[in-house]
Amino acid sequence: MLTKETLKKEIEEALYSTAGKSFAESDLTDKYYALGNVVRKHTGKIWSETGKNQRASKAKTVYYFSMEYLTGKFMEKNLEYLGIYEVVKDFFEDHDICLGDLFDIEAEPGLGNGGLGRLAVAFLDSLSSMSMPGHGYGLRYEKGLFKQSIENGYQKEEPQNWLKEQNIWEFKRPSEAVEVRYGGGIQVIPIGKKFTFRHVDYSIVKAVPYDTPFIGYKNHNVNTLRLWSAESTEDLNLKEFSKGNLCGAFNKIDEVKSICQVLYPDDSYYDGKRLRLKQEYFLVSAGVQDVVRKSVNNGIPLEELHKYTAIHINDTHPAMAVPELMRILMDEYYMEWEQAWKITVKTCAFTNHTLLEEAMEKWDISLYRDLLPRIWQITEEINNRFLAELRNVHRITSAEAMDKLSIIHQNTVRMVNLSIVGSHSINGVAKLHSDLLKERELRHFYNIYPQKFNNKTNGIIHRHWLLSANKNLADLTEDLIGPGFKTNPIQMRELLKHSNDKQVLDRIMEIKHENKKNLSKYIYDTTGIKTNPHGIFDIQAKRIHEYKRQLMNILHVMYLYDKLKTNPNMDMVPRTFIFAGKAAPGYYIAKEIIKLINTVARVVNSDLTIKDKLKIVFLEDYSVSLATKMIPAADVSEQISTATKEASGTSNMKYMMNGAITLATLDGANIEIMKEVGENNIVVFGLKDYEVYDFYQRGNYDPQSLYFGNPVIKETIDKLVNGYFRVPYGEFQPIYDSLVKYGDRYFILKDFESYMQAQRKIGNMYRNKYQWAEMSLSNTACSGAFSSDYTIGRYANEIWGVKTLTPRKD
Ligand code: CBF
Repeated sequence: MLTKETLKKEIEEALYSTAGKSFAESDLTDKYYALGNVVRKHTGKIWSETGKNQRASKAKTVYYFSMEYLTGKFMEKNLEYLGIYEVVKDFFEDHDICLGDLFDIEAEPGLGNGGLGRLAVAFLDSLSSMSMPGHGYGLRYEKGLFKQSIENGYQKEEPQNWLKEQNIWEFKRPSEAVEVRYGGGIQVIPIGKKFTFRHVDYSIVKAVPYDTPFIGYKNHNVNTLRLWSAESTEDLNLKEFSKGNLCGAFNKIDEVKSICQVLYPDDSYYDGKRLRLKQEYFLVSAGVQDVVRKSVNNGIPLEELHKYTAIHINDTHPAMAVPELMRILMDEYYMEWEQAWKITVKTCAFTNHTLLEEAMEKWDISLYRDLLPRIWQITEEINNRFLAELRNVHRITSAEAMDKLSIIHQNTVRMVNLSIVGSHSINGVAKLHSDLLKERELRHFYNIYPQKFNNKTNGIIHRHWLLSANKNLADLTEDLIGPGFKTNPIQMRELLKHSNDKQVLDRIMEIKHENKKNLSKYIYDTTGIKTNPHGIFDIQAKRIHEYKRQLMNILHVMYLYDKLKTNPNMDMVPRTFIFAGKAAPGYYIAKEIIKLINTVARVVNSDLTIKDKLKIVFLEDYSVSLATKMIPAADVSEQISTATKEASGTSNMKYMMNGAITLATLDGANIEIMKEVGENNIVVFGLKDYEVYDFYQRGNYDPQSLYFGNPVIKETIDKLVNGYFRVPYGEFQPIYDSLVKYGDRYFILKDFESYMQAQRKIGNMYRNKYQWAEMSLSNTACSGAFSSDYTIGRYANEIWGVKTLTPRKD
């Protein structure tokens, strides 16, 4: 039990050892590191005990392979989860130090692009909090997702240097480094009637693990996120150095270091770069070698690996786990193909996160073969045997079906196909998405392997998004229904009993108002824009992408502005439209959309004639920390992707939990949100999935007829190009063209009318305070179902066969 007195002693000791200073001499940064050391110490013992317990029990363990982990900062969370937040807060308050100032010192690791990486972290959080043996493997990118700033309305990118200062949470483990091999060739060595393969002339990169403890929520359990870093096995090239060729002397080292230099800043577009393939294999090879080594060291027979171990392939990026496990079992442990294959398929499981065609990974064969010759050989053999199975077992004769199913196709290796063939489970991330996989995108696979397909709707960390991000709402919930919801969030439904209690509804509105005031202050401090917390805060914060339709949102704002200009006395609830999100640096239209939002914002926010009824804000450098400030302050959550395009979405769940009303298309998990909360507590609009498919199939969508036939649409769209916003000629022509000339791929014009109606409905509903508060309460109450604890429960039960392990204190 940590008391203020013992904490004082521990912090003082830590200060002497980390900063060589007394408490009085130390500054805030020194204190942050000292506190971090105290947390490390308290975590370390539980961590070691968890490891011993997991090894001793030989309980089945899942290893989650992901190229991205969007962790957010750790200090606040670690204090909460260890159950020492209050005592630490009291201690620092006694010294007039606000904990928030200490938390601000921590650099946020941006090791992910968005939903996929945040989901991976939610899963690690739930695994640990549910005392399940489950660990993450990823890469320790030196530079995370770029830092975004807005200059003159344009996005500017700078490297995100999160490791510039010491990272207090990681533990380097050089003794557990492994070798990853690239290039070279393969020799076939006959042994009697059989033969084996020897990889020769390869170059070696050392993969060094850095472990971050993932603390469970007050349950004496700590799992591990292991991030690999690339190091050269050679020192500098002395020959070149002594010849005076200083650059040449460092070449090899620099080439190796480049592997973990930077996270690829796009999760929705595959661009076939050699470095990316190197990164993916680096993760897979280091991780799978580690899994096998740990298993062997723990006395697990490799013939039964799948009974003790699950490998999860998070999207296709780590798909080479399949041939890599085959390689290790066959080449290093001399297993026969058939046996190795059975074990591999039973061990591996795969999640698909997108239907976007442009995101599908297809590696050029020559690149794949040159960089990874043995992995290529194994992949080719997997494909040959799979094609034979299609002919002989599944009796497939159609060339079209064979074409769709083949892993190797038109000089490329299709990573989705490899993942499906090599895994025993394939899941989508929301019901609609999983259904579309089965019925459309992967139906050829579903036809032959129906038993492999299943759905696992995504989830979020309620401990973060409610208990920590919105403490007042969590406290109110506890006052009303007791603390049980903290560990069993489905109990939040009991809040519904208070739907008609005006006192409760008043409190809900007060809490939201407080949160909006806090966000208003942040907006003012960072942008100088004054916003009105009495009006509606309508938020769309996520990656900028055409399918997410930030463009439709800002076009509607342009329309509202026009109405206000014509009638400044128009009776409307004041509205603030808040945007945040990064565009991939190479995604031209997405960057133009950012420029458009900022351009409209500049004009509208400085127009005194509209009497502050409309404000537009773009907050730069969206991150987990910024989301934590924004989401509790939202009245309206914009989840307006073109139906079929957003696999699930997870921010939709976070806003719901914080009592925002979702303005939604029937896409991804929005549909399940609607089912949970009821149709009266969400506002839906737009084309349905089958209508979108129908248009694509028939090719009969004609945006021009909407443009020319609907004066509101035409007048709004024309403002992009008619000089209204005083930008250089042609600035927004590409946006205009994407809608009017190039077919409006994301049906913005088609959905515009119903989106405007939905927005009108929102405005009217907000006027009735108690109706709105009741809707808000219902959203919070019904959001517990989306806790990642339940999602992980389903993965554990239905895919991995992993169970809760009672934590043991030695
Ligand atoms: O499943 C998690 C998320 O993954 C994505 O972000 C992705 O990167 N493919 C999807 O776009 C989201 O819909 C999904 O929620």
